[in-house]
Amino acid sequence: MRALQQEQIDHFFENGYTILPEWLEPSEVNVLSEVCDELLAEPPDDDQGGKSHDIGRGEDRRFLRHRHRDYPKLSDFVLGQQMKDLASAFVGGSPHLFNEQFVVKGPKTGSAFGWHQDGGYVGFDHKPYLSVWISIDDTTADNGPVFVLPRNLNQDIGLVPHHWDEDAKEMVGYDGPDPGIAAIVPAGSVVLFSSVTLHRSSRNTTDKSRRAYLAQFSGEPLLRPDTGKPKVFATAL
Ligand SMILES: O=C(O)CCC(=O)C(=O)O
Repeated sequence: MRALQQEQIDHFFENGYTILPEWLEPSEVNVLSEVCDELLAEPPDDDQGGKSHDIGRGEDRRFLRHRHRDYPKLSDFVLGQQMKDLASAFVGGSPHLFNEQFVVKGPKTGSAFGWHQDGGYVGFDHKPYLSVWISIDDTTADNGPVFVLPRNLNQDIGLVPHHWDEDAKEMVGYDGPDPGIAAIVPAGSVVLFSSVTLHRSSRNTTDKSRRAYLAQFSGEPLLRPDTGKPKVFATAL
């Protein structure tokens, strides 16, 4: 039922992304939904006391990060066979969990997020990795969907220069014309994109939160060159 098709893999490498509609079982969506709501009950902590990029915007745009180890059911999901099979198809080597976070846009004022490559946040040379963006809620044109800028990964896996936008509190890697493709997907869908795929998301103007879970997998441990320690996680699947 969840067998990945070769055309979905080819689409990823030829376009920088691929969409797997309603890929998760309802029970898996429930796990993400429950953990996300428990974390939302905690006070916003935009930069985790200085440990992470300060890209949160209070209730408007919350990044609920690095908590899978506190929730065995979330660990089972993000480190389980399902994610291993998925990641193996897109990253060479042996898949490792690099990073994971919930991304929640609050109702009405939910902030946009500017064009960037996820690799633009890493800060040192690294091989491209895989971002697995999962919708916990149905995404619509109005609640802050993700947009991707197609790129042929067979031809171009370079990072573009990014600059820090102090007002928006984010790295920005592109401000040209916007032919981005919106991922309007039902809950439980997966949008896979590369760490070199430019993407953004729009504002949530609806009266409900838009919740997503983003897990990232590299083909080898992603270690800081200065310390040799994991940039975030380096957990083999
Ligand atoms: O969920 C979103 O709105 C986009 C999140 C995103 O682009 C990211 O965390 O890199």
